[in-house]
Amino acid sequence: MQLNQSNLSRLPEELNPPSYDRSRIKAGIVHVGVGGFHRSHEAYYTDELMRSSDTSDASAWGICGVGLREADRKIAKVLRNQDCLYTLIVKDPGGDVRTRVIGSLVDVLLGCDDPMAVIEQMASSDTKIVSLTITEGGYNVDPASGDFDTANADAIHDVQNPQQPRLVFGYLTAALRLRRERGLPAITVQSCDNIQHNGDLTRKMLLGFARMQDADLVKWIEDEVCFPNAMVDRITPVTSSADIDYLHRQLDLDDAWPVTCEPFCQWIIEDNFSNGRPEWEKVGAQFVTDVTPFETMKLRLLNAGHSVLGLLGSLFGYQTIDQTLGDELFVTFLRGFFDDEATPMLDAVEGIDLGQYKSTLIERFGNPNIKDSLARICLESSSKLPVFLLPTIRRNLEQGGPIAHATLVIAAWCYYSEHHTDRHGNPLDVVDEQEAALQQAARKTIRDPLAFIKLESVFGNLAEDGRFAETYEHFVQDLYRNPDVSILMRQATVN
Ligand code: CS2
Repeated sequence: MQLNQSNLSRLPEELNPPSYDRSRIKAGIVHVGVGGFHRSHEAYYTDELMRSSDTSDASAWGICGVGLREADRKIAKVLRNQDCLYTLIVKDPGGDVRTRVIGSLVDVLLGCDDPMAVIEQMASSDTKIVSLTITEGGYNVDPASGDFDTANADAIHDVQNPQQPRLVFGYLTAALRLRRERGLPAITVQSCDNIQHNGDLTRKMLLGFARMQDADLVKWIEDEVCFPNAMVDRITPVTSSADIDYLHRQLDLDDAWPVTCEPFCQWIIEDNFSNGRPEWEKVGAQFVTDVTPFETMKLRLLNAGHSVLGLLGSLFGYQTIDQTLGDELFVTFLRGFFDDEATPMLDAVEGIDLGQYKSTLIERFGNPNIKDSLARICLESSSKLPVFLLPTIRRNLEQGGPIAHATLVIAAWCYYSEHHTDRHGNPLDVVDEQEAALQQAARKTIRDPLAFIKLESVFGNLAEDGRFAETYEHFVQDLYRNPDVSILMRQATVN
């Protein structure tokens, strides 16, 4: 049976279809970036809220999904064919599978087809929140200064073409301008990306763009728009054809793009909204005044842990995160990184036992039913590692702490960036905005062993630290002689 609105009432109970009347839902949220993570997280929480409360309030918080680029055409088409419905497949480590059809997404727009429709939707009086999952790289940060990259070609294009923007900041600025002209209240701009102080960064980048285009609007944005910081968490692998087949064979459902995820789910948000918000706390989200300790913990343990396993595992020849955790050496190495290098650099987190948090992470990573590919983890490492891993190295360098585990990951990344192969020479699919620069720098390693870490757009001035440079040089030279990374992993765990 095709998944769509008219078939909803005929779906079997196991598919857990929405219990609420979707025709009454208005889109109070515009969400940019309708990937798997948004669909397993914010859209899931919102669906849960619509199921649990009287719909008078929750029905104001439907989501209009937005894709800005050509690459989003496929998901937009799939969702339109399915009346914006999709299935969430939640897989337990023990093998239990729960499915539910999510109904909180009510519309989908494609900016590259009709930018004004997106701008109007953001400027609509129904819209209260624009939320974002545009990935770490989507914020257009100039790595040297940490400011908005004013030299970016799309940013320059957007300044000159306010009605046909390419960057999310062009869209937001155009929509906010319309809201001000129309005397409408501002919206909240809510980042759901894995970035330290994601709200603060969004604010800084949006103001950076607005200053280039419309200095007059800057003050209004500063005064009226809220940008809550948040920590988001749910491991969501790339959908596989096996997921689509599973629904088809087991439940007779044709869903062209379901989402698979783990049972664990967390959302910790600063309660700082311009224009109202859903009562997500009723369905498990947590509102706090300061999200800093939670986000630091998550970025430096979960996300960094993923990168550790992702880069070392790729070089070793593994394909998925759960495979790496089937190997004792990887578990010991990850534990060593967590306990010796990452945790001592974290502040205490109220209400969280870090020991317990780490054990849960190891269990979550080991979930054999979540086949989270190392290729997904290593995607865009150049914007991830500066957020996930380098702060731990920097703090350990400042405080005389150990750096061997994290530094070996950087050396493995250099080898991976040059060769695009695992230790046996099998090809690896490397996708990174800075791929060319990374490869070029890595290729100089034989002549200049520090060439890779001298790439300032990623490492800043880290190469100037003698202890880091020395540790790195030793690892990278050994790896270039023999890419069997397990030998060095063993060394790092013993030392
Ligand atoms: C991953 C995250 O992209 C990555 O490298 O670490 O996508 C991770 O799975 C999520 O943040 C989990 O909440």
